[in-house]
Amino acid sequence: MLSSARRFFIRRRYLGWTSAAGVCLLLICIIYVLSTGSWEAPKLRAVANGKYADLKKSRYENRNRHKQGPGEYGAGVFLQGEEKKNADELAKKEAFNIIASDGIALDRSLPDVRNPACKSVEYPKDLPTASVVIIFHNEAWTPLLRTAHSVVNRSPPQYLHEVILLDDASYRDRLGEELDKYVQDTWPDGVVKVVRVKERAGLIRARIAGAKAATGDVLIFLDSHCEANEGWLEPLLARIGENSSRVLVPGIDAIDSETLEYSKNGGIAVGGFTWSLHFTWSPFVPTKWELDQGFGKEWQPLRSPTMPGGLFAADRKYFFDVGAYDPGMDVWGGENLEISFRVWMCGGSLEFIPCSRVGHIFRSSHPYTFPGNKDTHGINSMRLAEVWMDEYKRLFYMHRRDLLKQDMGDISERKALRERLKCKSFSWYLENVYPEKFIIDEKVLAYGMVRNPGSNLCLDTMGKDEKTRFDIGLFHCQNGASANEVFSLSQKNELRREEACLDSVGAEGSKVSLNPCHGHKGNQEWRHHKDSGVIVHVPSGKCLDVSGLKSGDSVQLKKCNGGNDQKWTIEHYLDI
Ligand code: UD2
Ligand code: MN
Repeated sequence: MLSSARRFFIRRRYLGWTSAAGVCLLLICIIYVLSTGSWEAPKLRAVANGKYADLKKSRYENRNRHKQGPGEYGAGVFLQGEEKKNADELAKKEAFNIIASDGIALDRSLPDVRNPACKSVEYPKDLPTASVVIIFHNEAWTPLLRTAHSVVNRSPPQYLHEVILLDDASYRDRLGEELDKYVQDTWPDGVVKVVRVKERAGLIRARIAGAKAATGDVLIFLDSHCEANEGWLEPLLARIGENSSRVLVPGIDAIDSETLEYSKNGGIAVGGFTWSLHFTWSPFVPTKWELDQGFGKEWQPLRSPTMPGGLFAADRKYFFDVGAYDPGMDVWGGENLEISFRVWMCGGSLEFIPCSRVGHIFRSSHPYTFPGNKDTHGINSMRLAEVWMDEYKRLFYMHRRDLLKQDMGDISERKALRERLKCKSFSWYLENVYPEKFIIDEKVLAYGMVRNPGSNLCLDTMGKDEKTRFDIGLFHCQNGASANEVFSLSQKNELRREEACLDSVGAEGSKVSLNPCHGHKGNQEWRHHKDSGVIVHVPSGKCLDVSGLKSGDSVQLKKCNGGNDQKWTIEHYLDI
């Protein structure tokens, strides 16, 4: 038996050694943590005591920790040689650089691109909670998981109710059991869930399924190749917390499809649409009322006529009350304009929230199939035109005559929804929400085919992309069968298309180009005299002329001579 004094001595000595070893161990740990940047201890502790509060907190608090590696701080990754060749080959299928993406950490750091004014906004503490719904079909592994990591890491844990990865019947390797396992291992607190639909639903029905599975106060939808940035969540939740009929779109930054570089989208633009029912960006022109209300500065909410579609937040109850989505829409397209028109017409509002920033990889094509090879954008748009656009659907069909033969399915339930919600008319929407929208055949002097009767040649865009500059062509008149030949003579004396105007420097014999309309007359001012038939370019005094030209050539500008080659008729005259 040891005397108590000796026992005491041994214990002291023993304790001395163990604490020294402990200190060493701790130092080694700290050096390890600092050198690798990994911080696993809170996770282990959290799992051990069965609670996850520490895990959530540490994920959020460590979101901006300094790391080194490709793509950190949102930088681009530039491949070379063999690797670049492989990446280019794979990009044909994926429509983005998968090799660059695979080389970047799933929880990479990003530059905080918010306007400085956003950083000092104080949001209420009792915000509603969010269910983030990320739908995907055969998405590549790293963009999908980077989306989930960015959401979990950059959302204050008390507001993030859940992240739902809604698998729209993917069959790509890794997206089955391996994904389930990854999710369980990475987020043992269950904040991320995988929900699967049995059959390919298409993105519209997939979002409905995701929304039905969600239980948080606010739904936030994201595409499966996004990165949520610093402070993205609070501005969305705060504004919906104030008024649940607001549908909100974060500022969408670009993640380059080639290098994965994250860059801020700096412009102040809102959503518009074309009459062929494609989404467009349109410059934000605040009215005095809007400026007085605090709209129209870079960090303040902007009221927008439409949304691009993929990234938005809505109160969960409101989303269903206002009709969720049209479940008759297939695969891709049209749902973004449908929900935009519907929300405005049925008493809600749509806003862009520039203080909330989320990046999205814009891909030039779709890395998935369209079952049945259908033009789903066209048919979905037809459903929306029939239900929501009243007599303005004529302008859609003007561009999409081909669809008149197509079967769009049953729309009676959507019409009943519009009745039930007592929604306003589409002309109310145009007048009140989107007054700057150019209506081809209203409030214009004339519209339709611009024909030279002698040659039966018509002005024609030749199907070229009207976002680019090109010379206006001449083509056999199609007698109303081609949208390429529909022009308007506006009240500002522009000879124009929806967004682009005939423009000329006025040189003798020069061609005439189609440029974005600037609304300031100048080189875009034309006068048409119905009786003499001339179309005069006002600044140069020259006339549109077809002499010596044939179908397929570009129209020219020549000294006015009163000849038949300079006579034109416009199909419909309204007020001339
Ligand atoms: C844009 C929208 C997109 C959607 C679409 C119009 C943005 C940034 N993106 O096209 O969200 O509104 O316009 O319909 O505004 N997906 C499925 N099942 C399918 C097909 C797609 O789950 O059958 C998923 C896909 O994995 C992705 C999302 O739907 O997460 C959107 O598809 P996309 O990224 O190909 O569409 P995008 O960005 O070209
Ligand atoms: Mn997308």
